[in-house]
Amino acid sequence: MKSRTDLKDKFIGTFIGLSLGDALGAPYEGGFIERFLWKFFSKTPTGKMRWTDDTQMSIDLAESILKKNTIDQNYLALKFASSYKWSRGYGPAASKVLKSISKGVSWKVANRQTYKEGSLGNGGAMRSPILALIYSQNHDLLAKEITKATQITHAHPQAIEGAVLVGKTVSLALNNIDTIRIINMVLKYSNTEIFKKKAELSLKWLEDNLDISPKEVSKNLGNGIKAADSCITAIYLGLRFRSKSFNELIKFTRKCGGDVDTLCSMSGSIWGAFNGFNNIPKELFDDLEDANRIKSLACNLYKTKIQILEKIN
Ligand code: R7I
Ligand code: MG
Ligand code: MG
Repeated sequence: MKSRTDLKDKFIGTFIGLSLGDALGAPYEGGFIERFLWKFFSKTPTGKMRWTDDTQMSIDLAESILKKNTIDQNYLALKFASSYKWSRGYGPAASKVLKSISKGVSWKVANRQTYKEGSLGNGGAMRSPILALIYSQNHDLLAKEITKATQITHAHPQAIEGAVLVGKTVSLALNNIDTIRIINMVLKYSNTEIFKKKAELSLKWLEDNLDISPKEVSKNLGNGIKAADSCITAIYLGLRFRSKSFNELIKFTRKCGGDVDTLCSMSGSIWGAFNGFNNIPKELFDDLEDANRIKSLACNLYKTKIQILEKIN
């Protein structure tokens, strides 16, 4: 692997890692029916690998930050809603929220229409790496902004907890923090028992450098659509494969089954934050839908970040 990775390269790596993970994982998501259906949507008209809601909502979030310089929840809610297309494979509750917002319902009402406490799906976590790019210098602010961006569609505390943990991991990866220190911090930041237990197990596996099989990973950490069944899994995978190749990460994660696009997307962004764009295979980038648009968004986020850092210093 190429060794030198500067911050700009890590920004691109995080966003491209997220989108590529999504597109490479999507054909392996769910059961027979989901996989069969995806065959009809898996390519763009020009033959590129198509991504799903995970990337669409991350693009929406990035464009919204670049436009507003902050998280403007009302603006972001409308942006999410206007990008909605059922063929991107949004979760059922998320689809309802976005359709309601399009009809003029406030996001504060729409996000509790299906579940009283709000959705506990991983739809907030899958876009939180974008916020890590902008707010990695301040962990409290990062958690606050992730909460704001998540609750528009996912008000449940578990969805927010998962999103904060994924975002914090990306932020620590951008700063090249040691693996064991990262997983210890994830454990420290976990609030609920379900996240804590999974973080504890990941710590043990990583400390002992164990060669856990995909089946065992899914059984113990989860591979489902709920934040509590996928966020720690993706964090563990991103950390375990940080010194291996991007292809090895994707190959292993595909075998974990379940919500594969989101597991590959979240772990892919963590991997990209560690290793940068330079270490992502060029042929995969060339084969990705809107690859240059995503790269250019990452470059613009980097410019915004530099301006923020200059203001602080
Ligand atoms: O979280 P969300 O946006 O889904 C994202 C996933 C990702 O894997 C995407 O790639 C896409 O494939 O979908 O979607 P939601 O619809 O908000 O939540 C996903 C599912 O979690 C729901 O359809 C429910 O099955 C479940 N769920 C809940 N079940 C019980 N009680 C979410 N919240 C609850 C709940 O409170
Ligand atoms: Mg998806
Ligand atoms: Mg998914």
